[in-house]
Amino acid sequence: MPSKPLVIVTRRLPELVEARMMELFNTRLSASDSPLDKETLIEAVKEADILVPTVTDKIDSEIINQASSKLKLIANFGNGIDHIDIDTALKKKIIVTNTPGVLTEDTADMVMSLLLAVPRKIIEGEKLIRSGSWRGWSPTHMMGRRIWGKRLGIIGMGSIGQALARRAKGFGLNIHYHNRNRLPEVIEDSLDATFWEDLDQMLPKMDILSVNCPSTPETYHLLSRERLSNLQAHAYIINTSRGKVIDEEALADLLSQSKIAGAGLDVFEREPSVSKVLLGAPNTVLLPHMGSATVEARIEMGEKVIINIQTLLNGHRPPDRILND
Ligand code: 8YV
Repeated sequence: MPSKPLVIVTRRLPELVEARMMELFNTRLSASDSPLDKETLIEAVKEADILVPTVTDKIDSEIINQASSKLKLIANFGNGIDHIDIDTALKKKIIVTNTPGVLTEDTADMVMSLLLAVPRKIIEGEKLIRSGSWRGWSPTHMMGRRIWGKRLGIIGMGSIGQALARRAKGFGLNIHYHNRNRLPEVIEDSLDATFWEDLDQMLPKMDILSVNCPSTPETYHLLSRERLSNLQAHAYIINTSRGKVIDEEALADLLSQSKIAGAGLDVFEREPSVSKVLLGAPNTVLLPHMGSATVEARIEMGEKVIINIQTLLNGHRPPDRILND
């Protein structure tokens, strides 16, 4: 590896991060901040020693297989790595890293924002005021649903799921969760969390669901049409993880038929496109994948990317490398 490796960054990062990367490495920044197309990504992996992609770059086997032997590290700017073919990268001895930990609290805040916004009709109320058609207070106007005392089912109890549980407990929600592995008893106790080994048993009992598991082949459409149909009609769904975990078309249908009470979605199956049915669905708050969009998180994500690169250059194994399950 050259002492100043060529680092290709696919999107614009916070200025502070870009400046530091320019000082430390031979960094090629993105000029346009638009997602790179396949050909440009292939050119990048042929040239770079290190690639810094984001969730908007689909780095599949076709791209990785064309990488030159110079490419040693894909240092993803972000936590989720479902857009990168990890198996192929590891087979080619390319290390892949992500940025865990630094976006946990901000993403959990975003879940809480949606969890409050949907049942309490926050966006509807705001739109009404701005439309100029508010006629004043009325006892039966803008009635939402109480969240205190309701059952929250968290699907995926990793660090974000747990950060959400801590917040939700303070809002009087009863915490339930489904996860590949049960949490240690001491954590369960501190969160008053009930573990459901069988997702199908948990779903019909929940008032609010939050998706916090990663997108993997196993979690693809985990919330399938059949499972969504088993929710109570007053249930709300929040998704800040990845769109692919939910069958989006089925969710849109069920929302339109009032078989699910509402949804708060920060992620979608085919970003940036959002299905028309979903756009027209009632009681639905849709956000443009902004769960971790705080200045603090973006800078710390950049710092993690830099640490992962620098550690490799120093001859050590980067701290946030992805190992195969
Ligand atoms: C990031 C995310 O903003 O980290 C993740 O997995 O989904 C987002 O919050 C995005 O991935 C940046 O690449």
